[in-house]
Amino acid sequence: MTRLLVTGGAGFIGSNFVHHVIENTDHHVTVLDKLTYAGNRASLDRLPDDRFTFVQGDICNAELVDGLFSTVDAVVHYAAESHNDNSLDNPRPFLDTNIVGTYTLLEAARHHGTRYHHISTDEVYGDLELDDPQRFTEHTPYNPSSPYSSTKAGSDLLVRAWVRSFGVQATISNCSNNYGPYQHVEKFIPRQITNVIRGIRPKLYGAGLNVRDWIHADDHSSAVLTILERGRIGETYLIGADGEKDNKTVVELILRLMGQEPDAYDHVNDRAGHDLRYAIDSSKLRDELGWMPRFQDFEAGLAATIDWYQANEDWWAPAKDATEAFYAKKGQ
Ligand code: NAD
Ligand code: TDX
Repeated sequence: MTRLLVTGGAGFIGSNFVHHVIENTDHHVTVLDKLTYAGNRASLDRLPDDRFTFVQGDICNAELVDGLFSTVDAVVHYAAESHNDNSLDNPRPFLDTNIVGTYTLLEAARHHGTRYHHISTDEVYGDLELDDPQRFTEHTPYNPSSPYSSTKAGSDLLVRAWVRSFGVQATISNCSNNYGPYQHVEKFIPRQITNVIRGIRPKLYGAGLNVRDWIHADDHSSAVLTILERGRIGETYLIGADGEKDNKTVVELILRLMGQEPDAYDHVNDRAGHDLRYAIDSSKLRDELGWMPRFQDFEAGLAATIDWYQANEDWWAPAKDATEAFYAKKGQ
């Protein structure tokens, strides 16, 4: 049995990963999570006591981190400040958690010789034109646009330096936009679903022509496990499921699946510096490690996600009003 430390395991993708690991392996999981506004302990309810431990704490706390590294075989690092709109409002926590937090974990990995997998985003590559035939690959130069994506890019570069300079046993993955259960209502898809449930019209930034490359969070989890088990040390793998859709199409699909008129949404102020298009070429991961996504039907995955938000209002309702008040101040 492998003992895993999962940082940020009470967040959206981290909690999906913890459920995936408990269901598909015999590993033991320790979650280290600060429970910021984005973390939710309830996302980890009903996990077996003999397979799962929860520790509330900050990844910037070197003493705490060092102690935890001495008890595990491998670390998967999800914890981050993750929302672009928040990073435009107040960048500071992004520097602390994404840069200093990653540095703190890398130092512990160096001292303990711990296998370390770093979770990152396709946003480090900047954006593409709508008609660009190229997609992002592991060779695309870094060109981040926002405070969020620049701190993620900085954290990736720290990992590369710690591999080369100190021999840290690390891999990196950069994934496209995730959807699925347990995603905070600040993010695009859950915001629109919960708006419709509440009788609020969905809000589309600008013209809604921006393209995101959607992948189900469970497919992200299976890719990360694959890289953890078979990835080559020092390598970066891009994770994506060929799911490019523009935002307008996604909002119209949510409305149709929820029995509303497809044009029952509002155009609101655009995001500053809004990236136009992300698109991932995940050939390296597929060809080298044999990974394949399981959720190939976006409409079916989205319908299941809508069902989850309809059935789990207790989980998301406490954050909804404050989130909408934040957006209202910005005309979004
Ligand atoms: P999230 O905001 O839902 O969750 C982040 C979690 O980290 C929360 O539980 C929070 O409490 C915890 N956290 C924040 N600061 C912490 C700190 N200092 N110490 C300990 N815990 C802390 O984020 P998410 O969407 O699940 O993203 C997880 C990771 O995946 C991030 O690294 C993000 O960059 C990456 N990623 C996200 C997406 C996406 O579509 N959401 C896509 C690609 C990569
Ligand atoms: O209300 C909205 N209306 C809208 O049109 C919101 C919240 C968003 N949008 C647009 C902005 C983006 O083009 O939808 C798209 C998706 O927005 P977000 O959910 O905020 O995601 P994005 O900015 O693309 O970043 C996400 O994917 C990459 C995650 O939040 C990041 O953590 C990850 O790195």
